Amino acid sequence: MTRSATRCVRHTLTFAIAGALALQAGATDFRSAEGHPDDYPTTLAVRHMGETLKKLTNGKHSITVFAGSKLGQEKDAIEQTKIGAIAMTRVNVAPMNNVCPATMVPTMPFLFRSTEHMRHVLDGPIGDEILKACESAGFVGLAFYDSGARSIYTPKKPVKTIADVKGMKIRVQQSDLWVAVIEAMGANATPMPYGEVYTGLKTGLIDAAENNIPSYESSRHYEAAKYYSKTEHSMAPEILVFSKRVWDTLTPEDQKAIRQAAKESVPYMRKLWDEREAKSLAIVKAGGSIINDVDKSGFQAAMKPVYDKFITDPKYKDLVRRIQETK
Ligand code: GTR
Repeated sequence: MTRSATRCVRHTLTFAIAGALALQAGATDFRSAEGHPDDYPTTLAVRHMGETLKKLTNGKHSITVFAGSKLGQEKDAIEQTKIGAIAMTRVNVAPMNNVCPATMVPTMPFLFRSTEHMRHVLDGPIGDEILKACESAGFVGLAFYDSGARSIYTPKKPVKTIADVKGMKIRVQQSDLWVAVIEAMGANATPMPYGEVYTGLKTGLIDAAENNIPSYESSRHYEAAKYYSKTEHSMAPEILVFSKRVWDTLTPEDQKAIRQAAKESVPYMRKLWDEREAKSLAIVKAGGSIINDVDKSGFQAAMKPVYDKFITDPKYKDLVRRIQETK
């Protein structure tokens, strides 16, 4: 054996032993998937959670966030998390709709009346029930994060009433519910991953997309679609989920620490979110975006059949009613 080959074997052995020791101690650096860039509030919030977790477990556990879709687009990240190849992922609730139907509830159009209403509901028992409901699908729901209100943006002309979206090809997240929402508006829904929307707008493959202001800014979609029309049709939040497969290998103390660290990251995220909304709004305006108010009444009225079709399970009907009744 050459000297470098010997060194290589020695290194491999050292790593194997180090790995075995780490396993013995049960220490883990959990990988977390993230579609947004490094400076986005969700990325920073999960990093913050990692620091809290490290403190709570005396350095035993940590989290590495792979921002910018390094571990795949949301749908893939969800699948990888389900099988345990990734420990955690932060995604929007929409791409979870088909795998964990309870997440359709907070996705529903015009359900939350304001940021305060949404935060209040998700902080309480209703939020916990929805998080818990994902467990049978293979996900331990840890927390919800803000995602503001979603509105339609297009390169061509502002949307002022529902008549303006008729026949428009609008990109949606990969969720059957979202396809129905857009079709109920009289538009054509085109489901596609987030990472393809910019090119879709630039090439005319789609006529419009919809998102909150920080995403519209950080993805640079505002450069491709300057009319941002405040339909504010959904306040679907972000969700942080842990792989049930990985979870079941952890001790109850570790599980408790993970839950606590996640919950503690929520107020931190909200502060960043509020700041980012203001900052992103200024950036898109300076970049030439034109923002307009919308007559929402037609959009609201058009959503009745979507509720009738998707909120049929008595459990979900009850959740929707309780959310509407929450002050
Ligand atoms: C954003 C959300 C992302 C992603 C994106 C999308 O608001 O934060 O997780 O779901 O929307 O439209 O695909």
